[in-house]
Amino acid sequence: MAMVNMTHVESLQDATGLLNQPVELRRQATEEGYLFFSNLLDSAKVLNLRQQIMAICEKHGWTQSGTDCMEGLANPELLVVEGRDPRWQEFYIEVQKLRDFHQLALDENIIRVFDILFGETVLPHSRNICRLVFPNSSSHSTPPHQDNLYIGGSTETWTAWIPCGDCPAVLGGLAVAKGSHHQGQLADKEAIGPGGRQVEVSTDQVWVGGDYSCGDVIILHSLTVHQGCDNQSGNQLRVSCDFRYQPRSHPVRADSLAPHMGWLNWEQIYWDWKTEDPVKYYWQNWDLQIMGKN
Ligand SMILES: O=C(O)CCC(=O)C(=O)O
Repeated sequence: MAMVNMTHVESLQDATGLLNQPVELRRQATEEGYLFFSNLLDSAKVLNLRQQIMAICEKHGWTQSGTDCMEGLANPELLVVEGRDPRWQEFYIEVQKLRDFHQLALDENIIRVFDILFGETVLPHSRNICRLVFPNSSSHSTPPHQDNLYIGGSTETWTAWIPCGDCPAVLGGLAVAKGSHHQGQLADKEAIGPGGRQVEVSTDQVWVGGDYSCGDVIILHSLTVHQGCDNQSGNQLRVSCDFRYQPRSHPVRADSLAPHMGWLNWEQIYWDWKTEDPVKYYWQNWDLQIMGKN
């Protein structure tokens, strides 16, 4: 669905200064349901991943011919949306095989944020997600939703949303409904767009969003309502990652540790990685409370 209208939008406030004030960081996270960190990641590392994802787009003819794929200019004759479209499936299978995509989820700067937030060891989920949004695809923007619906397990699971490159507001970054996690689990209904479900949002809800730069990260509680803004650039692809984290002592649902979409298994994803690569199966020797899907 196209994004819901946002009457009140506040700009992103950088929480980097709270990283050495754990009590205040936790207080703000508990109160607002999100934290934004400007320039948390090495932008060269994020751009390296962008290069690999855009090269896949170029190979599939999704970028404008004759342009540098890093610019992310979309093929004006094409519009592919996330879902069961075989063109999407082929693209996504290649993204899921990228070692640097899965490695970014384990970046030490992200893990440090969650170590501080949780005050205990972190379990990064391995079901890593990439979103690629074509321009002029507003009817398929990610509808307002709570991640807990899809993750289950511990409500103390948080998502890190990371733009793969600069993401000015016109490109349609993530908008977060400030403090919305305090409402608890909301009723949802069918909707068009990634996830396929949406929740209602009051018109006086205060949202947070705007321009993101390469290296920025926004984290949000699993009950915090958020939506993907429409890509109104007219000609550019928007690429981003969603990675999830929870305290390691909390229960985790088995599918949070399985490849996103289930089109591949880990053996297929890891097929050409080095035998001893620490990114492979990193969670398998940990003492976890793994639960089934209800
Ligand atoms: O990037 C987007 O459009 C939204 C991503 C998101 O909300 C999610 O994966 O939960």
